[in-house]
Amino acid sequence: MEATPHWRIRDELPLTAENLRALFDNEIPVVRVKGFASPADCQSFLRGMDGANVQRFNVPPHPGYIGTAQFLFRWGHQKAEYFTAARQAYEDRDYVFRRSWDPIARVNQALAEAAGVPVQVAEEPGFGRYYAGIVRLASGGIKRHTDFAPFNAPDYAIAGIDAQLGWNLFFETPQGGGSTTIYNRPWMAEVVPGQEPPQSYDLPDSQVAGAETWTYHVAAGDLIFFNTRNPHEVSPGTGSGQRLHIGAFVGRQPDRSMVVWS
Ligand SMILES: O=C(O)CCC(=O)C(=O)O
Ligand SMILES: [Fe+2]
Repeated sequence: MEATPHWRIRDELPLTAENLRALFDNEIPVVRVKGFASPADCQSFLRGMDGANVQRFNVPPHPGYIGTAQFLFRWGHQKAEYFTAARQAYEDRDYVFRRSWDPIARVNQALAEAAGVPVQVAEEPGFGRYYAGIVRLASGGIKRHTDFAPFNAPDYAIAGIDAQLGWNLFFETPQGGGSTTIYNRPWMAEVVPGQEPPQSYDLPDSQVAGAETWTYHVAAGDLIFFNTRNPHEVSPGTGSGQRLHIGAFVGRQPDRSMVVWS
């Protein structure tokens, strides 16, 4: 990979097989499906969340979430702990899905139709399925970080992917702010077996200095994909309205099929 790559097209493109490939290969910054969820779908999901088990991340600014994130178990946990937590997380998630609808199924189907390859929730041999579909309330923003399983989760099956996207589907957005900036500087790190995975959260300015950037602005109902190996950050929301969305990662396997987790 070049030291300072540049996107071939600086734009947000629709969901097609070619645009997904270009996003996996970091040739474009964003794929966006406008109005993937209707206003009624967004309302239904928000109502479905009444009474749901919302937790808080233990890093500032402490975004709220429903479900779990594999990232929380990247170090200092037995694998079995994550897959046990995943079962509880599915109960919390399905409480909302049962009362509304299933965005994971709808997005997986859209991905499979667009790309013409199988799309499945990731599985760990001997442990079971990963958790997919984290709901986040991140009105305070999210600090600069990268998400790339080969470096974040080297001991897990998802480390076998060769490129990673993240998608987020927005149900409610703040009046202002809450925009996501992506730095075109694919994360490079050395993974040393048995050693803590390299720092991937709260990355310093020096790591992105001189990189090309793209900022996407969020709108309720929009489904937005980007390459999460690039450092990215979310600005705090302003004015009324929460920043509320569900998201998952999509890994490309060497055989070009896709696996999904959160
Ligand atoms: O909320 C967003 O726009 C991006 C969140 C994020 O960090 C991710 O999906 O990996
Ligand atoms: Fe991220």
